Amino acid sequence: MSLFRSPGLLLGGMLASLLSSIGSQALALEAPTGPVILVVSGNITETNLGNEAHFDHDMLQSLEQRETMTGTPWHEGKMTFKGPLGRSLLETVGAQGEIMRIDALNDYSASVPVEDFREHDVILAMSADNRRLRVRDHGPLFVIYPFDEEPSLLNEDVITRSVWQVKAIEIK
Ligand SMILES: Nc1nc2c(c(=O)[nH]1)N[C@H]1C(S)=C(S)[C@@H](COP(=O)(O)O)O[C@H]1N2
Ligand SMILES: [Mo]
Repeated sequence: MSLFRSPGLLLGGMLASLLSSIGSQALALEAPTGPVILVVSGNITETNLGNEAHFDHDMLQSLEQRETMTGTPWHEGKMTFKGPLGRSLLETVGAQGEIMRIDALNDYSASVPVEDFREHDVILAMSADNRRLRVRDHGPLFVIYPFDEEPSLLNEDVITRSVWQVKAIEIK
């Protein structure tokens, strides 16, 4: 007997796909409860306010975290930076595009290939040496590439992508 002719299996399959679509609805991005630190917009599938994904501190902390101990052009000696992986953020919002524009509080913005976050453990650092980054020390979010693990990243292009005081990311 062909499997495709079994009405029981067909119904089972439909039920399974219905349940999984309800399941993914339930996993849609929660709403922020604290001050919004980061707004992600553009070519994304997961949103929580209009077409945008708004993140507060706790939501960012609940993404997959990474630490890297590295020197940077902005810090004396090595520091341990910690925060969500850029890759985890992209997955959470369902980013579809190839390029993102990362905007800072000081109106600086940089164009960054989405690939960078997929290929390297780029961190949206929220702390350095366990201290929360304040706006005055380049916070609340600082795009940190793992320069010490991958010294070839220390080049002019990547340095211009190392946006500090990040407030928004638009996926293009
Ligand atoms: N928020 C923010 N990030 C930024 C910049 C900026 O002006 N604002 N300049 C970028 C560029 S073009 C470079 S070369 C370096 C400059 O760092 P510096 O100003 O500390 O030398 O930071 C990058 N990240
Ligand atoms: Mo620059």
